[in-house]
Amino acid sequence: MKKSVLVAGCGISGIGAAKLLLGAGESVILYDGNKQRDAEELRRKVGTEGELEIVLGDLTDEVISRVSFCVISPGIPTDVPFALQLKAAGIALWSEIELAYRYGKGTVIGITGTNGKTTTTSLTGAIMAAHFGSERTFVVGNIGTPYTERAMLMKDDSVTVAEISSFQLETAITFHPHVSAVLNVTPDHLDRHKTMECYTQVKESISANQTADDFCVLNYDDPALRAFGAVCPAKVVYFSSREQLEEGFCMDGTKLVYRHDKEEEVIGSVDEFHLVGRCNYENILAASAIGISMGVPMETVSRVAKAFLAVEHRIEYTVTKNGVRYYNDSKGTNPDAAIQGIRAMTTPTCLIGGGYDKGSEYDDWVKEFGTTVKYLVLIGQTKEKIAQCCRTYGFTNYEFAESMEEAVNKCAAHALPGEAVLLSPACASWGMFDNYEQRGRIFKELARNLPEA
Ligand code: UMA
Repeated sequence: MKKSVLVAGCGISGIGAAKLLLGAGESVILYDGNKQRDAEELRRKVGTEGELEIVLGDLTDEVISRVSFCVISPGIPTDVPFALQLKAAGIALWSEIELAYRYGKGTVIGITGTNGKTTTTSLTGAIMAAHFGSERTFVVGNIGTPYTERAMLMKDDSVTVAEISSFQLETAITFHPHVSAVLNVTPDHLDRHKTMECYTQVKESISANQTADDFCVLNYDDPALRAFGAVCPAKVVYFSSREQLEEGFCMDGTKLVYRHDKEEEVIGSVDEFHLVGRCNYENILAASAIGISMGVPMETVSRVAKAFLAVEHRIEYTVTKNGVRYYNDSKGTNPDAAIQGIRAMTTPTCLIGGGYDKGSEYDDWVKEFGTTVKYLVLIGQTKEKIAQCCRTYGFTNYEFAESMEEAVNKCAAHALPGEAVLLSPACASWGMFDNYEQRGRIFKELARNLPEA
């Protein structure tokens, strides 16, 4: 009997993977651990063609005996009981990225890192679209459009810009980008990857199948990544916002430059970009390095980078109410990303923080409050842990809120004209929201609906 492909997880990755596999003539068992999922709705999302079986709740031995290989969604840890059972039975686990890569065509760019992935991926996508044409360019992955949703549309001359998370890399096997980038590695998702060493290795594995004909863009300012450059199988292109590089992409005063063969090309000066803050200059340097590695002329790279606006949920200006500016930085899902949000504020700020507990430490984030954060509202599972950390550093002007609405109202009551309200939670959204996008949109809607005095 022909075996089926098990697609584990019925989020957007699972739906994309199931559609691709059914379209390719495979029979699919779509599985989700959540018994409450509506099987009929899932069937509608996948479409009706092909042999689709839906299993919710527990996976029985009988089902497992009919599985050829498993495409696992990124949100499912690879050490949950059913995944261990599959591995013990010799059944391969592929990430959704792996599946898409095997069916996709053309040249692939893979971008990973703890922070800045989405901005760098979007900007790289814009650079590729400007040079190769938007019909040839696909921007996919962790950014929100599953790679599998687009793989079947790709042709030999396509250029795919894929944002890849550490979760997706864990079960990538043959994934081989022509240009890869590791932007930075700071503590995140340690509940899943356990140690920084494991997390860093997973990020670096984006280059595992690359050869000397490929390029790997690495952050020179990150000691682990700088060291990785010596053993990386691809040609290494460094970028740095802190050091002067003889070869590579770096900041020279207020200019972003590319130095090579004793020559210097200017990407632009910081006041020419809409993106602000050091982290964003690093994103521009990385996207430029990817662009040049792909053969795009500097003139195009520079023009597109200067025209590029901020990404939604990333220090996104939302509205001014009663003289108070509201910013949505819901993408600040870990302390390191949220520090960038605080650094971008130039006036006293009422901050909304807290959410799902990923095992992060909040010391560095709280230390960053300085004279910028004057008041903090804490939400979600981590509120007690963060409050305790605040007390350690003598910051006591915080309150708890049970909902985003309560948090926004509390900030609105505390902020004075000329000040700012910033949602930059330093935590994942789970527990209160489906994802950071939903959290950000709810914040923006609440801010926009605040009454004018
Ligand atoms: N599920 C189980 N068992 C489990 C855990 C989850 O069955 O043990 C089921 C859930 O019931 C749910 C489904 O799995 O029905 C959800 O799958 P998922 O969490 O993999 O979510 P997707 O909707 O497929 O979205 C995923 C990424 N989510 C995660 O990595 C958690 C999205 O990144 C990504 O945009 C999308 O694939 C397309 O590639 C989000 C994210 O938060 C934005 N990423 C993290 C980050 O950026 O820090 C890594």
